[in-house]
Amino acid sequence: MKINSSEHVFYQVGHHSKSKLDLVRSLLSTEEVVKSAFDAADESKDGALSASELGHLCLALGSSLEPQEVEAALQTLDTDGNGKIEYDEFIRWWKGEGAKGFLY
Ligand SMILES: [Ca+2]
Repeated sequence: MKINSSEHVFYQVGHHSKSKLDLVRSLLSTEEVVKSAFDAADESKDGALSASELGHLCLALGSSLEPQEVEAALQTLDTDGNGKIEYDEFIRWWKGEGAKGFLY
């Protein structure tokens, strides 16, 4: 019998990725901070973050993600599935999850 562990691995990676994303979100205290962090990470200035730009954003906020964790984070935030994080996707993630776990 062959055990396919890839789903399990992805779950683990996704789990770690989520706690690191939670840390990043907790550091983004206001919408102005979100905007400036996003703009600083958008090195190509195309208004969207690629996987590597997303990784840089997390790193800039002190959260170092493994490449596969960046990939999991990208899939979490990329709600329209085009492989990039547009600002509206980013702010929706920040607002949507932020409302649950943080006090303002
Ligand atoms: Ca997108």
